[in-house]
Amino acid sequence: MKQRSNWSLLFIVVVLLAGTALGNSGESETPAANTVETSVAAEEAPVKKVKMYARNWKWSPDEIRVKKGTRVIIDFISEDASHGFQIKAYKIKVSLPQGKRAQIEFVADKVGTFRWRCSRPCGNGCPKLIGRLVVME
Ligand SMILES: [Cu+2]
Repeated sequence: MKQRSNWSLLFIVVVLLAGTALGNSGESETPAANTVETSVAAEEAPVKKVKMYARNWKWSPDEIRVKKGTRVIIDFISEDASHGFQIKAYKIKVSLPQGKRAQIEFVADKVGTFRWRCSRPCGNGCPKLIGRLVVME
């Protein structure tokens, strides 16, 4: 009985190896393994989703606080005028046409406090359109 189950196990192993050999055309194994690792790492990274409004010369919210390494996704809704959103230290600049939605996504990999501002001359209140990203260790 024991002998027989060993043989069936061997048979299964051989079939699996044959399947692997047939399924792989050369070097596809290594990239596939890398892909799995990457997606696991991405799943573990915390994600912060923010819905951000620009109206009455104010961002809402006007502060985002995250831990270093967080993937930040910001959905913008620019209601009263066309604006822009810029965080120089993160090389982020996006234009926000009035009434349209825009989205940015980045990894907060630099620790510190970074000011963002409106990057489009939109009127008298433009200098007031500021906020800050706080990235903590
Ligand atoms: Cu502006």
